[in-house]
Amino acid sequence: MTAYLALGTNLGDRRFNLQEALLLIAGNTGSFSAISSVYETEPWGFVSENKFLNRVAAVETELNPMEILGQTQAIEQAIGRREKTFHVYQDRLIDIDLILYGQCIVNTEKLQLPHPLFHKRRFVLEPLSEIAPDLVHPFFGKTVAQLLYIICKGQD
Ligand code: PH2
Ligand code: MG
Ligand code: MG
Repeated sequence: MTAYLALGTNLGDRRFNLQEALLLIAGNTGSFSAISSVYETEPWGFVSENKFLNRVAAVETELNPMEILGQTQAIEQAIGRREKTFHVYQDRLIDIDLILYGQCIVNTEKLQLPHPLFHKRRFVLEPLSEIAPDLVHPFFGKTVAQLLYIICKGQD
């Protein structure tokens, strides 16, 4: 199955954090079929002086979604992410979000697929449209390229 992971970091050596995360993802979840370039982005949804680096990767994996989540959480911890806050965003060394797992739909407390906010986030849609512009959102039936166009139109 192809899983799409969105990576973000706005603390410490951001390039190193991304590199480290990708190495650990490759070692523990599967092999990459595509990785986007690195995008520098303004914090979305909260105020911070620290800009993000964001990147999206496609992983060919044998793991199921919950197993991937277990791995990505362990990798976040290994890179030094300590506590998470709910309902408010904060600066972080690394965040790895499972965005899509094929067209799979999951709705549990721990995991929602597709990621419930990714269609609103330019910092995910822009890198994702670089590697998978024709990927279809399981709920909205729109491609990533169309979703990006829609939010960009809304911004100006
Ligand atoms: N992640 C968030 C909240 N806001 N903004 C940017 N630019 N990049 C992110 O990765 C990001 C964010 C929650 O995970
Ligand atoms: Mg996130
Ligand atoms: Mg997260």
